[in-house]
Amino acid sequence: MSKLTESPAWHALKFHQATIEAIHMRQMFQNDPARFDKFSLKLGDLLFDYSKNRINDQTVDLLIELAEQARLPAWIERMFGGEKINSTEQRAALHTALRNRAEHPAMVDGKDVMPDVWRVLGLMRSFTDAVRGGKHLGHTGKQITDIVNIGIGGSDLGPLMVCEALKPYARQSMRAHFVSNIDGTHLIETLKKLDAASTLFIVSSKTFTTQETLTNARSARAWLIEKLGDEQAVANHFAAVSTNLAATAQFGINPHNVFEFWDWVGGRYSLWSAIGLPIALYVGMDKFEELLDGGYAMDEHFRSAPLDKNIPVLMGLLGIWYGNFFGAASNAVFPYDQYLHRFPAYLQQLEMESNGKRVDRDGNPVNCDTGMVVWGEPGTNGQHAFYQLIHQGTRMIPADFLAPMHSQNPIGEHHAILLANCYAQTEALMLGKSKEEARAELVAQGLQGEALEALLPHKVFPGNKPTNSLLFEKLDPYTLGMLIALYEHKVFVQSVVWNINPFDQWGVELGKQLAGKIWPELRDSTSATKHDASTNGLINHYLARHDD
Ligand code: G6Q
Repeated sequence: MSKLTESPAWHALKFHQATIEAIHMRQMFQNDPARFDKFSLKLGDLLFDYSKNRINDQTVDLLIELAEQARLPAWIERMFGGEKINSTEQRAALHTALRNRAEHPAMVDGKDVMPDVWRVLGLMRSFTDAVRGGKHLGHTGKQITDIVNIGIGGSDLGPLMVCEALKPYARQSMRAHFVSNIDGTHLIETLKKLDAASTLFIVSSKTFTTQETLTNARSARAWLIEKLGDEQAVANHFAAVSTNLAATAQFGINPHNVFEFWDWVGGRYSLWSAIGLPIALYVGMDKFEELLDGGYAMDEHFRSAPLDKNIPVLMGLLGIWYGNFFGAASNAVFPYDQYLHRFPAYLQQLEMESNGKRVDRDGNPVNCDTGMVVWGEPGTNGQHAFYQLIHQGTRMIPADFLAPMHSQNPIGEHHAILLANCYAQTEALMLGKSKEEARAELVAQGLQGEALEALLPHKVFPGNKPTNSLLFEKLDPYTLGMLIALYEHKVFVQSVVWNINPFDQWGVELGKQLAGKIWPELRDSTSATKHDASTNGLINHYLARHDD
């Protein structure tokens, strides 16, 4: 038995859950007109409304006790202090240094990493300015108009999500493309749209050993040489971002176009590093630095705000409340901003890779659930698809609703209608529709007798479904930086309570090894016998169709 579920704070929360279980949020709002003021926080332009949660004052107190019992404040300082809290890889998790906009040092192994961080930011600025300013041209003298990031996982999802989110800030003449999948279709369909003479490939890989990325990069290189008819063209059309400078050199990338980052930056936390180069090329280095500024503002809040006024802390603890005490298995994220359409996919990796762990930091199996399944789509699309299950299904699915006050594309009444939908959903999820209300509605529609009674249960909505609302002025780089850092820290808070390491990813490493074993068999053998019957059968099915 792990200490967590035996702890006083855990027991108290379990006991308290029975009280809360019996109260409807509708009642909570009726009883306390100041509930919104009490359970909402502002940080700059960001409004965090957590009043539509199944909590009262005592819940918050007990959750804070749980965090204190886990020594959360000390863990926050350990992370910012560059301690090797990624214990299974013996690494610090110092992504916050990448957006440390103050003068104070950030230490790893007794060395201040900030000079390196500033140096690489300077190199990124020079390169970005040269490409965008037409000084760094293609091999035939053409201006670069298309950048193609070749990377996967943490070397893809973050920059891709940010480029999509910041599209209004991009230069009209610059396009950003992302190739991640080893499925040749991804590369081929991307290349179809491109002119090699004005295309810059960025090979992004922390390790520079990832099979998908290197295979895609080799194919892209071959395409470029074929199109431009000169191997020398690679020098102007390929850049790389990696911690493995020996491997980038071996691949033949011009050292002037290589941007370094460090092993104290986790892949899924790396968009703030040179992995953000496609972002900088797309929106310009000033905007990239505004993104860093936003991340830094959230870091300062996380580090200094009291736990009960701390947005990432409260969000993390609310997730634990539902996951561990109400049995919720998933957490939905609904951005009511089309530009955030890849935000849920990005969060999926951030949360599920970080907190998808079954043993604690000491290697003992945890005896409570850890990370939730994260999913979502932009509103209002989801409303016409899967919200039904949240409203009337049997499961509890806590959901985050994100929305800007101002649209980047104001036309007619679109934005007011969008927000009306967003607010109406959180209201309906909280209030529900009682039997009496549903009955009154049906009567008003002229129904009565058996017909009314038959339809009635289907028209009832239990409500009491928890949501967070995160409202901001506009989806600008600074705000986006705040939002990303907010979720990073939320994940960290949860990991501290569960006492798990959120910075390793052995499941990902397993995937990298497994394919490496079967691939030679698909390529070289004529029949598979070494695996289980199913896997042998699947391999043989392929071999029978590729006997050339
Ligand atoms: C992220 C994970 C994983 C990683 C990819 C790509 O935290 O470790 O998603 O980013 O496997 O790895 P490389 O950047 O080394 O190619």
